[in-house]
Amino acid sequence: MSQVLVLNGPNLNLLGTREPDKYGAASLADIEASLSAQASQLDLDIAFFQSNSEGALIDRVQMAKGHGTRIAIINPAGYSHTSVALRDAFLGVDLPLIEIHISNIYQRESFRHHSYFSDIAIGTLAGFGPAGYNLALSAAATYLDSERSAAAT
Ligand code: CA2
Repeated sequence: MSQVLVLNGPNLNLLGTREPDKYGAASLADIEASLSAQASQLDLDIAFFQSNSEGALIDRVQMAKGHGTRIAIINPAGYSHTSVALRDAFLGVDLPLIEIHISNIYQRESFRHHSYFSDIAIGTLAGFGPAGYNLALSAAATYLDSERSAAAT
């Protein structure tokens, strides 16, 4: 069981190979290694999943909740702007999420300004580059702490 699941959508497997001006120089493996180190400092279990397929991401969200995952950090990539089905999966299993975008989607084309995840997310980070994933994990730790405190009262 992993308390935190980090999901990455289509084409993010290409990070570090092209478009460093938009998405930075770090590969997805670099980002995941940095998150693993941060998670162990925070004493959190973490798991990672990237897919170019909408159905595979939906299956992973459904499975996560059943296996005790308590929060997801997701960069839905292009599916941010299109996927009612992936949004429905989070609502369907009631899995809290933090949304992250490497680039500032609000400074880009207007079709990127709407995300199907922002209004159901605890919060959204956009424009901090790959470091946004670390900021999201720190926010997830704060959320899990406050949940734990609420359960204890
Ligand atoms: O800024 C982000 O993180 C995005 O979610 C990235 C998506 C884009 O569709 C969203 O509007 C904003 C695109 C991911 C593509 O990733 C690539 C990485 C390297 C090379 C080519 C694509």
